[in-house]
Amino acid sequence: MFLDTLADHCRNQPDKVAIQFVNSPPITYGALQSTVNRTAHELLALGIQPGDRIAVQLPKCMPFIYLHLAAAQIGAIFLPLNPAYPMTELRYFLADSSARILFADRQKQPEIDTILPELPALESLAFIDSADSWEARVASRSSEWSAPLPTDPDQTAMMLYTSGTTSRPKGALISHGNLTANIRALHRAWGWRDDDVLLHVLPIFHVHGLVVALHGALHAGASTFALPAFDAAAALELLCSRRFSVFMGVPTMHRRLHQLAGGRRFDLSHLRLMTSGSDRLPDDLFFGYQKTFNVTLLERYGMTETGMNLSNPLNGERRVGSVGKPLPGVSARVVDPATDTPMPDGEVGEVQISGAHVCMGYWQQPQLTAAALTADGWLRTGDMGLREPDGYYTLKGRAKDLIITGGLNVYPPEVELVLMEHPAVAACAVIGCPDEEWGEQVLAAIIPRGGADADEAEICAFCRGQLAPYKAPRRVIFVDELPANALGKIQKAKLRADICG
Ligand code: MLC
Repeated sequence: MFLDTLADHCRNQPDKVAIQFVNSPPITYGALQSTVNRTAHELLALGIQPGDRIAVQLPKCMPFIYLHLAAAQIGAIFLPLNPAYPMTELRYFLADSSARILFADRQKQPEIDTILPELPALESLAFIDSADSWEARVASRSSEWSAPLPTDPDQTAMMLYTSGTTSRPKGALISHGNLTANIRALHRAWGWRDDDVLLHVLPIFHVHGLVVALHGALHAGASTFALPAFDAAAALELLCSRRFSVFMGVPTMHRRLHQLAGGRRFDLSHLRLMTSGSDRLPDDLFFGYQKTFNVTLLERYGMTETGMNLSNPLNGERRVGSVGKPLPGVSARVVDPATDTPMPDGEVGEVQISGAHVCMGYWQQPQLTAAALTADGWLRTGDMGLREPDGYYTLKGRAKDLIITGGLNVYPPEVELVLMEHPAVAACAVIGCPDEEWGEQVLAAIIPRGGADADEAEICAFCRGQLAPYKAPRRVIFVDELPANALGKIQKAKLRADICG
């Protein structure tokens, strides 16, 4: 399991730097293990049992990482939450998961107090000021751990919420076996090494930043240098410093780095691996990176429910516009989504995935879990694509109604539900308009309610009160009607063509 490998590194190279946050002292593997062990004892003292959900809504910081690893160590389920979620969303996640405890930023305490009466399952709250305060809190606990680490590959390690086209967000259950399968596959494919140094700029409440990047480095016994948030200028300076060998980003980050270069050339070819994922890498950025940075970005494809599925090769052709081939241990196929029948190479269908990395389903949602899988156990990704005769896959859009903005998924129905609560909205449709920096921007087309005062800024602010900022529409346009088919279903493709061009 992934914890065993980490324990080996902590034992064998205790003095090596595991993680360092900018402007903070380095944390060695030995110190990491000690504080994780202390944190695990603290969780047990708080009454946390195997299988309990531990919700964590913290900025990117060491206590988040300690809690994640300690939760896995005691067999509890780690539930990371975006710090940008407003209280309405936080309340939903805590209630749906029946989380037993929430770790949150001290600054959020007054707001969180207001939702507590609606959360009977939440027994404890812990507010954290800083990494130092966490270390002080657990200092009296033992730094040793003698109990066995979880051995059941089906034991749930994490629950990651992902929105749905027809439902409220649902918690994907990621097991210890899923994490282990993922990280082993990536190590083989990307040649992770213990002398790698990762520049980590991603959020850590998602698969990309937590599993692909952080677990990747920890599993290799490598060192991670972390920025608490992405900052293009700081990242470019660090990348030029020749201290790093690995960097991972979403296309919006790569776009900002490329724009920052402003036509100047920087040779970053000393980095042995620079990856792009979470959204399609535009062709011009792929070529722009080659010209500006002397780097061929490695594009890969994954999702919350699976971690990583497909990847361009470390050695060999990194094909522009393609997400590469299945990772070791991953099976992929392209099917007719109506019948689940495999399609010939070159024809577009739904990409389906199977392997030990595919999550075990959705928390307390047996129907949604069943619907996500075919009769013979393949995961329906909802992404359309084709397989070329030489085995490379290319994605060609989405079967589901989904917007990806800055590497984050936004499900229009979730935004439409909020919009419909606004008194000035009679009907609405939310779409993604193409955008150079963000990939797509969220736009709402609204039919105003007769007589009501409709105001773009006010409607955007209304949504921000109830949704994380990245989900809220950036633009609102008012229309007299929305294009619908004979059954009354809004034709989003036509709307997109009419509005976004
Ligand atoms: C921030 N904003 C966004 C946004 N991120 N709006 C739309 N989409 C986003 N993704 C808002 C802010 O709230 C702010 O609004 C405004 O945009 C500008 O903020 P910023 O400071 O310029 O943005 P920044 O904080 O720098 O964030 C941009 C970003 C961030 C690209 C660094 O979005 C990010 O870290 N994205 C990575 C997401 C990720 O890790 N995805 C992986 C998912 S896992 P205002 O109006 O308040 O100013 C997955 C599986 C897989 O998908 O395969 O990897």
